[in-house]
Amino acid sequence: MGLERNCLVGSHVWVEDPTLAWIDGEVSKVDGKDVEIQTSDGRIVVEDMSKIFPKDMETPYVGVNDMTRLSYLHEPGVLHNLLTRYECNKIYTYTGNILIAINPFQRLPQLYDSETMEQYKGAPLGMLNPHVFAVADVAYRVMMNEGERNSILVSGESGSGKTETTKMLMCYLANLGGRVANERRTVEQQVLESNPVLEAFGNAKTVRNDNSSRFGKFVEIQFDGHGRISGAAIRTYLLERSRVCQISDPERNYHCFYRLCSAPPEEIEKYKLGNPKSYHYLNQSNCYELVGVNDAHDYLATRHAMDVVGISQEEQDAIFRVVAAILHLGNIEFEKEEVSEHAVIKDDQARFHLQMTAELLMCDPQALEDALCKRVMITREEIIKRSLDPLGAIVGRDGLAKTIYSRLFDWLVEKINFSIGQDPDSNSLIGILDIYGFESFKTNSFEQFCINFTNEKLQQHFNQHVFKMEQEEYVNEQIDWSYIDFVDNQDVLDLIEKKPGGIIALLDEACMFPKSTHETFCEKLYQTFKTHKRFIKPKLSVTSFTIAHYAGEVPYDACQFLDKNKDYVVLEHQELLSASKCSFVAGLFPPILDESTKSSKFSSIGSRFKLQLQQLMEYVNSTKPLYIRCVKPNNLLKPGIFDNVNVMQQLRCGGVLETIRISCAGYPTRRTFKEFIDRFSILCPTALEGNYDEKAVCTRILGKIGLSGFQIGETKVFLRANQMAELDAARAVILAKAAIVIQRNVRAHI
Ligand code: AOV
Ligand code: MG
Repeated sequence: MGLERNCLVGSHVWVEDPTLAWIDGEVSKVDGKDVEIQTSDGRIVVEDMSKIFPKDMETPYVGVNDMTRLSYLHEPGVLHNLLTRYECNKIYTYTGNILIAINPFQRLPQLYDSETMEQYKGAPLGMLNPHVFAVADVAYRVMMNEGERNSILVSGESGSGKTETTKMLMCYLANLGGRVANERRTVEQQVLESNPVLEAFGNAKTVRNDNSSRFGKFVEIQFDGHGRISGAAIRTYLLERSRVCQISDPERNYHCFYRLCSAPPEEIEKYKLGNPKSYHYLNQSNCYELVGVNDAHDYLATRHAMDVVGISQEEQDAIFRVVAAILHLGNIEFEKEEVSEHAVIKDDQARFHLQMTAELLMCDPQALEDALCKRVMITREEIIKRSLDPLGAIVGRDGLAKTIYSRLFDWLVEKINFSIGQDPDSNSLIGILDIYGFESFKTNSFEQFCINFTNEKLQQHFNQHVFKMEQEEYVNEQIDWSYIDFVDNQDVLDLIEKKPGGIIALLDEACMFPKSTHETFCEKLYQTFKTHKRFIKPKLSVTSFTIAHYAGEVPYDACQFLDKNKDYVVLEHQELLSASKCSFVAGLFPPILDESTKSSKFSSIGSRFKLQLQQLMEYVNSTKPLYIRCVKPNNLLKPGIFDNVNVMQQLRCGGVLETIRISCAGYPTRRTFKEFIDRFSILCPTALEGNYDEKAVCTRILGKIGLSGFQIGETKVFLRANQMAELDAARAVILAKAAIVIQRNVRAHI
């Protein structure tokens, strides 16, 4: 909502701009609703009055610590404030008690050193500069003093700094809740070192981020009665499995593969590894090395972190054997047997890798070959061994690689949890959520669908939270808030997760029906959601659909939805690996006890993920939430560049502007009585006469101007959107008149 009236020639305003998002300028002409503006880069633009916003000329040039202190709470004001601060390396800013963190893309050591950490200990929020430490400190104090459970929810798009922020939060809490004892492995050290271990196996370079988390993570840190860390529980969500066998330039596979290939020579020898370029799972992309990253060094660091979290040498050896086996597995190629067209191992090279895979996984090579090339079919009459064709064998091989890898990842998480230990007596908890941010690529598949579903869930929580906070402020000030309403995203959530009838439910149905294809699945969606406001059927395609998410429309390509939703392990693979002579490998594939689940019972990734999310939200709802919103200032991943349009987009999607929208629906501008009087008593000089009650003075000033809809609380004036601009305009008129009078007087004197 822009200006409605009172736009004067000479006013400073913001006007929308395609390259800068917003540009400032001065009004040079007003013609009805049309306003002519001279922009600060020397252009003349004409814009409708409702689309321009007043610019505050009294904001300090270093910006304000807290957005709610801005006189004009609107998009350009918020953007300008962040830009101003970013330029002087002030990467943190509050919006109320939400922390906005802009990725500096450079190390700022002085911002995080131990002295800074000390300063934040016990300091009330808002007393010092905005900081991630301040948020961690609030969480800790609330937990200690009020016995409340907290969760810190870190969100933002890929590469915006969530994982780094999470690590700093953990570092600060470990510092607060650490013990002085010189035990070699303290709980807090283990908690901190769990990060590099999980990153080695769950992070990879993507187009968006050189160290992108390909899984979601919720860490619950437990404290004892003295406020010391006594345990931790790590929960992870949906690792991206497809990356293990499919990458595209210039991305990379999971870090651990490259690190292992740079291990010391004796280990390379042990795992019979060669150059990363020789492995199919790595050479689909031309990117092997990362700028500023030394894989050899990181290999040793990963090993060290594994030591700290309590993974034994034998276990580490088995883990890397499995990682090496996956690389060899990917190089097992097939060809058609001449007559039968059945898949057979292609050549000696492929046979070498088969041999190596079997050796590393400690299973029988012939059994591995069979598991790769043949399937057992059980019919009512007989058991038939059917051979796969080469394509089927490749699909099977990749499926095996994905299954082994995701089981390995789950094993790591479980091991870390076991080793750190849980404190069953702890009632003092701080949860930290670091989840993948909203994603919209050229092609979006099932992974993006789940990721964006997560973000819808979090967004709903965020909206409700912000809304509640607003209400609390109004209640404290005893003002009426009954007419603020806000639009919820419940309709998108229903579309996705409603049971029965939502997309996930329809997908499960399609997966259970043997004749379904992605076309029939899409057709079903088109029929069911013909009139759904959030669902769009693309004009040309019959294999895709679009969802209008809170953060924008995302087209999904449904081609692999059915496959990716099916959660099953090929029986042959299961049997092969549970028979491994390596207890570690066999342990990843425990025998399935219940015969009925063996074949028929269908288990769906989508539904399981939905359930996990539901549990996460239930947990979060039982805690006091603290929000950190990370922002990525540019897509070049470089320091010192602030791309306005890009940042604006994130603020819109990330809910920062949502907060503002919600508060704009109510009373976006609040001023203490004193501040208000200082700025506006000029509008009604008589208001001050013989009257020292601030509240009454404010009422008089507002009455004189003839505004309506504002409210006067216990300590503050609450203004509706635009009312500040109207008051400022009236003030400008008086000041201008006064200036003329002064000029006349001066002239009269001459
Ligand atoms: P993400 O977690 O939000 O992306 P990261 O936390 O991995 O993003 O940050 C990406 C990169 O930005 C890091 O590797 C650092 O180089 C840099 N960075 C971020 N925050 C800081 C900071 N406070 N100080 C210095 N450098 C920083 V993803 O996991 O892709 O959604 O799935
Ligand atoms: Mg991350």
